[in-house]
Formats: sequence, C-alpha cells, structure tokens
Amino acid sequence: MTRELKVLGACPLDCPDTCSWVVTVENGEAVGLRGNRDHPYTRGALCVKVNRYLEHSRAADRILHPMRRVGPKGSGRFERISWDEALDEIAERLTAIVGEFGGEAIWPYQGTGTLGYIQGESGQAGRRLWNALGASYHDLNICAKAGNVGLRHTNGTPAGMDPETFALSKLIILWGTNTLTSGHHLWKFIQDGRAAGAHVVAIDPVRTRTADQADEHLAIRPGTDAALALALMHVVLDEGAEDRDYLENHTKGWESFEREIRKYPPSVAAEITGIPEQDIRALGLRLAHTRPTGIRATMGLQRHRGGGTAMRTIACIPGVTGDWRHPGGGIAYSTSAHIPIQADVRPDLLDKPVRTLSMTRLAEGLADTADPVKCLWVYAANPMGSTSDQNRIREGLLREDLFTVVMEQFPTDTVDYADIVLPATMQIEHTDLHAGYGHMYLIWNEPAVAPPGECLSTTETFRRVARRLGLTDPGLHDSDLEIAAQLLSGGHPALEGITVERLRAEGWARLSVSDPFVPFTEGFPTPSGRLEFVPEGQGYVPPFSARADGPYKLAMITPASHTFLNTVFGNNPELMRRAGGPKILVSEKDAADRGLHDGQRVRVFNDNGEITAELQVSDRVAAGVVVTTKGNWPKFSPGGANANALVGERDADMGRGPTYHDNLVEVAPLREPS
Ligand SMILES: Nc1nc2c(c(=O)[nH]1)N[C@H]1C(S)=C(S)[C@@H](COP(=O)(O)OP(=O)(O)OC[C@H]3O[C@@H](n4cnc5c(=O)[nH]c(N)nc54)[C@H](O)[C@@H]3O)O[C@H]1N2
Ligand SMILES: Nc1nc2c(c(=O)[nH]1)N[C@H]1C(S)=C(S)[C@@H](COP(=O)(O)OP(=O)(O)OC[C@H]3O[C@@H](n4cnc5c(=O)[nH]c(N)nc54)[C@H](O)[C@@H]3O)O[C@H]1N2
Ligand code: SF4
Ligand SMILES: [Mo]
Repeated sequence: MTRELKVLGACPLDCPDTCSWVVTVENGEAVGLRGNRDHPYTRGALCVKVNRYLEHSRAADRILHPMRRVGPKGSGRFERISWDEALDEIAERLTAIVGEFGGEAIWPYQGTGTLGYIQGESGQAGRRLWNALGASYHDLNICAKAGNVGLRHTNGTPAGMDPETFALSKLIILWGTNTLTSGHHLWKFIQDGRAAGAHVVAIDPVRTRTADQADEHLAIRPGTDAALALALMHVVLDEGAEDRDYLENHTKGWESFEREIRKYPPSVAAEITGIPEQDIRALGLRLAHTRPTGIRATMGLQRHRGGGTAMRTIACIPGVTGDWRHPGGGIAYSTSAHIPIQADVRPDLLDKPVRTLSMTRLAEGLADTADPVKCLWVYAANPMGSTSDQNRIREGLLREDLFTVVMEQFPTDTVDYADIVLPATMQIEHTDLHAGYGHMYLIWNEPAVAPPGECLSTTETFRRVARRLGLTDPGLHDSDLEIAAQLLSGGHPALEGITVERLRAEGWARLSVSDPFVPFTEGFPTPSGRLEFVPEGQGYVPPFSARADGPYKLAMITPASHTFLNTVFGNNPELMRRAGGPKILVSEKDAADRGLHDGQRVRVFNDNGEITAELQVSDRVAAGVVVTTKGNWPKFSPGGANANALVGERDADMGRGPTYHDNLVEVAPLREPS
C-alpha cells in the first residue's frame, strides 16, 4: 500500500517570489512538486526552472559524499572520503591557519544559493562558528547593495511598497526589472491593475519579454536612469502637479533638489538617455496626472557605476508626487527590510574586531599578500560562475597555499578548485524558514524526504565542524528548531501570532501588518523622519560604459537568464537545451559595422577576458548596446568562460555593489583553431 503525504515547503532560491510549495511524498520519495494554490502570492504556480527541482535533486551529477582533491587544483579530480576524514583534515588545517595567521585568514564566502534564515544567507548561517574562530566578515554585497544604500539615503530603508498593491496602481513603471523572467508572480498583480485601467511602462535598454507585454517601452541608454528620473520630475513641476502639502510636511531638502531638477529638462535628459524628448515628456505628463503611480525598480537598474545614485534619485519621485499617501503608490525594490527578523550571530564570540571582505572583490582578496586569505570556505555560492573577473579569480583559486572548502550539491566550476568538498542537502531534505524579498509572507520549509547519500545541511555541517574543533558554546550546537524559535522571538508587532508551531502547521503566514499595506504613513526611518531628497549637484553619475575613447565600443548588459537562476540549473540538461548556449544580442548596425551575421559564432572580449557566443542580430537592443545573460557554467560554455570573464572588478558608487551591467566589450568573428 502506498502512503502519500503532502509536505509544505518554500523555494529557497534567490528570487523575490519565494514560492510556497507542496511536495507529494510516496513511500519516502518525493514524487510531485507544485506551487501552493492556497498561497496568495504563489497562487499555485512555480516557474520553468523550479518545475524541474525534483528531477534536479535526483540528478546523476549530485554530490553525495565528502571528497578530497587528488589532481591538481582546478582539475576537478577527487577521491571519496568519510565525513570523519573530512572533519579531521578541516580541523587540522583550520587550527594551523588560525594559529599562524589568525582567524581573519579565513574567508567564509557565503552566497545566495539559499536565502533561508536557518540554512542560508538571510540568517548568515555559520556566522556563529566564524565568530568563534575570529574569521573575517563577509559582505554579501553581490546583488542588491548599491540600491539598498541609495534607497536608505532617500527613505531610510530599502523597503517600500507591498508588491501586491500594484493591483491598485493606475500607472505602473517597471524600471530596470524584467518581471516575467526574474519574478513572474508579480505579473498577476500588474494584470489586476491593468484590468482596472492601469497603464504599464517598461524602462529597459533591452526589449525584454516584459517590455513586449507592457503598454510602452522606453529603451534607455544603460546607466542613465537618474537623468531620466530628474526629467520626469521636471515635467511634473512644469505641470504644477507636485504635491505641495506632501513636500512641506513629509520631505526634507526640497529647495536644493528643486534646483537640481531644473537642470534636467527633457531635452537635456534626451541627450543623456537616448530616449526621444517627446517620449520623456509624455511619460512625465502621465506621471504628473496619474495617482497612484507605482514604480517597480529592482536590481538590474543598480548594477552600474552610478547605480546607488540612480535608485536614490528614482526614489525621490513619490516624494514629489505625494504617491506614498495612496495604496498602490511609491516604489518597490525589496521587501526584505520589512521582515523584522534579526538572526543572533553571537558577536560576543568574537574576541576582537575583524576585517570585512567584499564578496564582489574575491579576486582582489585572494591576491592580497600583506594580509593573506589562507582558507576560503565557499557555501551556497559559485564564484567561478557568478563573481566578477573570472580569470583573476581562477588565478587566486589556483594558489597552492590556499585551503579551499566547498559545501555543494553539484560539481560546479568552483568545486573543481576545492581541496575538500562537502555534500550539501537540497531544500526538500532540510528544515528552513524563509521570507520573500518580493512579498510580505514568512514561509516554512519542512523537510519532505531523507537526504541522499551522506549529504548534510549547512547547520548540521557547522555543528560537526564546531564539535571537531572542540568548541563548546551551546549557541554553536542549537538545533534547527531552536534556531527557528530564536528567529521569531524578537517581539516585533509584525510577528505577532507567528510561531514555529503555526508555521509548521499552516506552511506560511502574512506579516501582521495592515492589508493593503501602505508604508511610511507614520514617517520615514531617516534621521529627519522625512523623505530626504538628493542634494543639489548629485545629478547623474555617468556609467563606465559611457567612456568613448577606448578600444571597446559596446556597452554590455548581463541580466537574468529565463532558464537558470544565477548558476543554479546551469547543469540541468533540459534547461541547458532550452537556453541553447551563450548568446550575444547585437543591433543590426553594430553587426553590419563589424561584418557579422546572424547565427555566427563570435568572440566577445575586452581586457579582462573573452567568451565565445552565438551572435543574434536583434532589434531588441539599440546600437551601442549588447546583451548576454548570466548563469551559464564556464565549463559547459565554449571557450570555458562565461560573461563574468568580461566583467571588471569595480564597485558601484554605493555599498561596493557590483557593476555587472556596466562593461565595454568588442565582438569579432571567432578565430577557429587552425
Ligand atoms: N529566471 C531568473 N530569475 C531570477 C534570476 C535569474 O538568474 N534567472 N536571478 C535572481 C536574482 S539573484 C536577482 S538579484 C533578481 C534580479 O532581477 P532583475 O532586477 O530583474 O535583474 P536583471 O535581470 O539583472 O536586470 C533586469 C533588467 O534591467 C535591465 N537593465 C540593465 N541595465 C539597466 C539600466 O541601466 N537601466 C535600466 N532601466 N535597466 C537596466 C536589464 O536589461 C534587465 O532586463 O532576479 C532573480 N530572479
Ligand atoms: N554577469 C553577471 N553575474 C552575476 C549577476 C549578473 O546580473 N550578471 N548577478 C549577481 C547576483 S544578483 C547574484 S545574487 C549572484 C549569485 O552568486 P552566488 O551567490 O555565487 O550564486 P550561484 O551562482 O547561484 O551559486 C549558488 C550555489 O549554491 C548552491 N546551493 C544551493 N543551495 C545550497 C544549500 O542549501 N547549501 C549549499 N551548500 N549550497 C547550495 C548551488 O548548487 C549553487 O552552485 O550572482 C551575481 N552574478
Ligand atoms: S525561482 Fe522564484 S518563481 Fe521560481 S519557484 Fe522559486 S520563488 Fe517561485
Ligand atoms: Mo541577486
């Protein structure tokens, strides 16, 4: 007789939608996975990627046992060892490194493979152990940091609208965000808004599938959004449509900001952004006269030299229009900062302050000889696929004196450089607590099946490492359910009535906030308590790609792939087949100027490196702009490199965020080996 069970869980991946899912388990095996129909944001659907999650969890290349390197670094040759052997070697190496170089020689390189509060980055899993060892801090700034800091200047927090309230917006601006690819559940709310009369505008250098579905697309020159924002506000002022009462009672710095706006009439912004002046004026008029206007701006927008300034400036718009007064008005970047959960990473275990290493500066960090990194401990990350300046990262990972441990589910390019590989559980096999960064719910993940082979969760791995090192602080040995209870114990009003027991029984809970939720009705969490405008003179920060005097002429953008989630699924045969290998979209003019034709294999290159891609002549990009996507595994790409071989290790203007969409390249015919 079969025994069938339905187990409620959460998608762990770095996606704003954090879906609530239902696993069907028969005789201890996961046989079905679907989106939870009862969840108001998931509404029964997962996505083209995660529909294959069960198949992925059983894939033939899954790492099932601890391994030790036997070949040269980078060769990916390993022998199977036992957990005892792995832990012994780890304890011995870590003890020696801490003794000789101090704890700061350890770099705990945690990525976004899972966003869980127990197993993943939201709760900084592992940080208690790192504090006990005195390891360097790791600034996980690879994704959203410049925008977070930019928004904090204006609003005091990166958090804003509840995305569900786009159903109430009358003008919806999708700004530097590819909703239908990078978080499609929002689309249903946009459609609800549309059904009630909302007009939808996409602002994106690329005519994405989202732009195709919008009512209007403005093809902006990359990295020039702050200038567009200023010009839109200029039109609002021309119309006399600014909300005087809101400006007076809820904002700070208006006089100087107004002078700044006056410097950017649509004619000036048209020159900078490449958008025709009449289109800027038309959108400005809509903005002036449509309440509420909801702006959805996400991470794509801020992966530029001026990314922080762009977000900070766009966030000023609802201050001028007074849109924060209305449900459906304002700006939505991430809801993370609405989630009042603060993991206790036990800073008291550190015996002295330690340095912070920047996730986006891995190559630089590994090259530091003055204060060397001697142990790189990678978990839920794939820096060889996802981090800037791949070729220099490779050089760093080849260092013989670097002890590299990688906790992984799959044999990634990063795994190939490990000294010790530890097999990691997948979401259906461990306990976790999640919150969306695109909605207002907490979601529980109950393990549905036993881990395959000898896979262990992040928490269990760190408990065992701590034990082997003889570290006895009880905080290093808390069970997953104890950690969960601690996470929910903060006493914040938005967590009222939300307990581990309730989450385990019901699967999810909306934060205890009003519905519809309208933020900032009681003021802004800034020093003044008001929305703080950008000071005069901030203007727009030209992107690196605006440089016209060098040998590389094409501004390259590398956004989300429809079929991969960062590098997750980059080894799934069906999704690889659908992606069809690396592509580079080039305008007809740029292709003709270089004598290139559609379908040709080309090299895309700059001083950082080179990739091989299939050229697609496309009217989705303007002349001067080319686009490829993130997520291809280097080792499965022709030429052995992905787009990050071309991305420079440079910071955005705020938070040391990355500049993935702000690089110059050239494209030429592939030199076939003779
Ligand atoms: N399918 C899929 N979904 C994903 C991911 C994935 O890899 N695949 N990744 C997840 C992660 S980690 C994140 S952070 C989010 C990111 O999701 P998004 O915020 O959507 O980020 P991107 O895909 O990088 O870029 C979004 C859009 O911004 C545009 N863009 C680039 N530069 C500019 C600019 O200067 N101005 C304007 N206006 N637009 C610009 C790009 O062309 C792109 O269409 O998505 C998550 N969802
Ligand atoms: N060119 C370019 N590069 C980009 C971007 C871009 O727009 N363009 N976007 C950037 C963004 S937004 C982000 S967030 C980063 C992401 O960069 P990373 O944080 O490095 O994320 P991934 O490359 O997805 O690698 C995550 C790895 O974690 C593993 N994993 C998943 N779950 C678990 C788990 O529970 N335990 C363990 N131990 N491992 C697990 C997966 O198998 C996968 O190999 O990439 C960035 N890279
Ligand atoms: S990747 Fe995003 S859309 Fe897909 S299942 Fe996960 S949370 Fe949902
Ligand atoms: Mo991200």
